[in-house]
Amino acid sequence: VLLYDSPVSGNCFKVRLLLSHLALPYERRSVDVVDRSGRRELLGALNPSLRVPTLVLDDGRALGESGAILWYFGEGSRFVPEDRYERAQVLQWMFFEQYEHEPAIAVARFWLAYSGQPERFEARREERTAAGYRALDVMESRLADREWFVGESMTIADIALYAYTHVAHEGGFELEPYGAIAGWLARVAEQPGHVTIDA
Ligand SMILES: N[C@@H](CCC(=O)N[C@@H](CS)C(=O)NCC(=O)O)C(=O)O
Repeated sequence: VLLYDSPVSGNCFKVRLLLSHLALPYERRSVDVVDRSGRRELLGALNPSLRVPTLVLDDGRALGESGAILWYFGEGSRFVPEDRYERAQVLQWMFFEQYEHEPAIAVARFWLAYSGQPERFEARREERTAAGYRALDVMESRLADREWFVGESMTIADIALYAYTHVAHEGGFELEPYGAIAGWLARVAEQPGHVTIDA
């Protein structure tokens, strides 16, 4: 398979992390997430949202959205539960990640650390920062008495949420008060097969 990828993107890292755990080989093609010129020519036929990650299967079929790609590879593996309620809970936390977490934490991080013009976004960053802390509060309370977001082992919900939480400091977030999140971040990174975002 071929992965259109960005080395700094947490959304792409989710896919790379799962593929590493599953020991599945893939080819990586890097896309610049700041300079968007040529994006339509590159991804137009593959992913209508013109974003990465975009996956191309060996038979040419394409798939966009990090969560959909995680589900595609996760199905049938130890990273997606078999129980119907737990499967829905995995989706619960993946949808939470996409609606409450990523638009706040990933966007604040991009503006501050990767846009090349952080001052342009300074005024708007405050609101995203507040929203990001609300998402971290939700995670902290979920993890207060459990090791993983769903069930008794790591699932693709943990992978989805790990991607931008572990680099939230690059977006100006202080994670010191979040003890349960810190323990969980360490647990994810200790799993055999783990890779770092810059690997
Ligand atoms: N909801 C999408 C978001 C994808 C996304 O925002 N990708 C960014 C990189 S993290 C991107 O392609 N940015 C460049 C662009 O929009 O042109 C997902 O989870 O895959």
